[in-house]
Amino acid sequence: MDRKKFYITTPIYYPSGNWHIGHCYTTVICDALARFHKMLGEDVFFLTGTDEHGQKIEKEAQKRGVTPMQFIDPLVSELKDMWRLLNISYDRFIRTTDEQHVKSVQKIYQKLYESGDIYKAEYSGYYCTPCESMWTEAQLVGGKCPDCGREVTLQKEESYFFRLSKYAPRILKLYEDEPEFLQPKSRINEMVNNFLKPGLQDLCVSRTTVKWGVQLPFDPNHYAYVWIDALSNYITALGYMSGDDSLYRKFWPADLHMVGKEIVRFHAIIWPAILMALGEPLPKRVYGHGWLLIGGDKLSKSKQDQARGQLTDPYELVKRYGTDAVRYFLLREIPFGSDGDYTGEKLLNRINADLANDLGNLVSRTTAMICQYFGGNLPPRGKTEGVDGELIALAEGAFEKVKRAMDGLNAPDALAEIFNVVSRANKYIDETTPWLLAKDESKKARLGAVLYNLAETVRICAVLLKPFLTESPKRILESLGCDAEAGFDTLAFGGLKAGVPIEKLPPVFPRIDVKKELDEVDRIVKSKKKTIEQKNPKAEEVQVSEITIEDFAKVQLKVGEVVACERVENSDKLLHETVKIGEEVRSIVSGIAKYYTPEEMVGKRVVVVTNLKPVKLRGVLSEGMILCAEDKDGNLALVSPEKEMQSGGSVR
Ligand code: ME8
Repeated sequence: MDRKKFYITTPIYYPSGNWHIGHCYTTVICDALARFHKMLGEDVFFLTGTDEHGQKIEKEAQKRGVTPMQFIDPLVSELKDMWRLLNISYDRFIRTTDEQHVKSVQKIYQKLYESGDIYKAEYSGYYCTPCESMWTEAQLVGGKCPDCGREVTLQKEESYFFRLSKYAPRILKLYEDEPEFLQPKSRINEMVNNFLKPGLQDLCVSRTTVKWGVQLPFDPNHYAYVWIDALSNYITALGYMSGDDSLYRKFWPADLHMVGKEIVRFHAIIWPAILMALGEPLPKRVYGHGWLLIGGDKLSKSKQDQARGQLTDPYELVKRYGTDAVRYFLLREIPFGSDGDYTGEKLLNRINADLANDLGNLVSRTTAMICQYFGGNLPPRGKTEGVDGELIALAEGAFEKVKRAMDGLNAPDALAEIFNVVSRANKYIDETTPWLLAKDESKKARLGAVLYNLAETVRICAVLLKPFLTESPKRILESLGCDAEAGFDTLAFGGLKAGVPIEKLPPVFPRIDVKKELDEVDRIVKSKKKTIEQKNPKAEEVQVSEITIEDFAKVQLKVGEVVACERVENSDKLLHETVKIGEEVRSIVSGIAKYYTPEEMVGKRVVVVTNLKPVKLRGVLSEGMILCAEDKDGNLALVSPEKEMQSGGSVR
């Protein structure tokens, strides 16, 4: 018989770098779901990847004087490293720059063009570059992007349109007929009230100004709108419209598109409409999850630097607390479907309360007692009596409850069920007092039965935890002499064989001193900020010592010309300049926004320290330093060659 299939997708990520713990949320949830379904014996396909086209990338690459691919490649590697660190078990990582994806997107456009669902007309609208979204004037909030509140630009051009309006009635009907399609329920109301009821307009799906994208096969001056390109990944990754579409035939329709709530609109309106137009089946479920907030705001790339003393860097968090602790926090802390606050304190409290205290103690007490009282060999199961029945029933019944929660995609509830068993087992230790039983030789059999029940409960919890935590359950299972790969088919109570050697496990999750750790984190965050802002010490504080001519020669100074300049987002001090130095173009960030406007900077000849180690300031790459003079009040003035001087000339 064919195995049940489960096709699950994350959104494909913008290769923006500067990843934060909020980015990990969608993918960690999907990973737990994918692992859970794999353990159910289903044929799982778990897709993730990167969304690499569009104006944003084109501009960023231009600013740095590199090609879009040169800009993107290292960021994609970084993202893959992050997923490796978090043990994300994806089956395919698609990049929208993959040749096969590009070809399939072209075929999708061609098909929609031929069927009349794509047509040519003049487009005029407001474009938000960071969101890659188009808005009508009526949709703007205070003249700004309604999603992110940033500036939008009026764009007019001849474009191709997709007949989105035509599909509005079918989408409304879809929500009515298949209430499971979009979850949680509140998102249906948002879509209906904010988009469908006011009336859907046809969607502009091509650009001539942005060249970093998929070229339209029927009009090479036009490039695909990034959201159509991006959404198509869910089918192109399976080989849709390629030479080999066997995966598509096997796995489509998707069982679940898990997405953040801000992109539900694209997945629950535009995507089904495209699929309807292509005559393909619709995904079974789209889930719009909530956000990790910091100080009440969505944790985002721009908010991250001002994250009020919080560590948000996933690499640093995993380094300090381990993969399982970070995964556990993400999966447990945020009520599913809602937003949840992220603070370092919450993370540490979760680790201490659930992982170190509840789970860690249960495991170390159980294995230590088996080692102490039975020489490290598991005693036989013995008779069930007294409180045993309650513990055994809870352990045996846990799988069904966890499954029910996971059917509702609710990892926090599933984990709560498992930790309910863990707590009950800790209580069982207090009730049965094995250390008192151990004092009375006539109670040895009872002591054995108690420890067997505990070991068995620990084993069952470890197996149930495997989709969520990827390292500690395996260690726990191995300490009980079990196969670390044990699946849900081993969940019946009584699976452990008497006599198996049990290893005393050191604390799986060491307790963290919250106050000390928060102080340490505070220190790290502050020192990171300091490096980032590169605060210049006041002139009188600088210790000046003599240097030799050789020392001075180590500093490479060159004449550059500022060819573009803009403010750095969320900073009143920093300007981001694009500086041409001879043939080379560099991205440089300088703390001079109080003294020069971006417009004043463009065209200026400046002196640049060119062999300074590159750093990122507020997430923007700075590959050098523009020299300024500073007076005693801290006023700055650019240092420029006194006569006209070609850029690239050296300064000695
Ligand atoms: O939206 N809390 O990519 P992306 C929870 N390329 N989730 C968060 C979050 C936070 N603070 N910040 C980000 C895109 N995310 C498009 C998708 S799909 C065809 C194209 C989540 O890199 C966000 O909600 O901006 C989304 O699910 C994921 O990170 C990737 O976001």
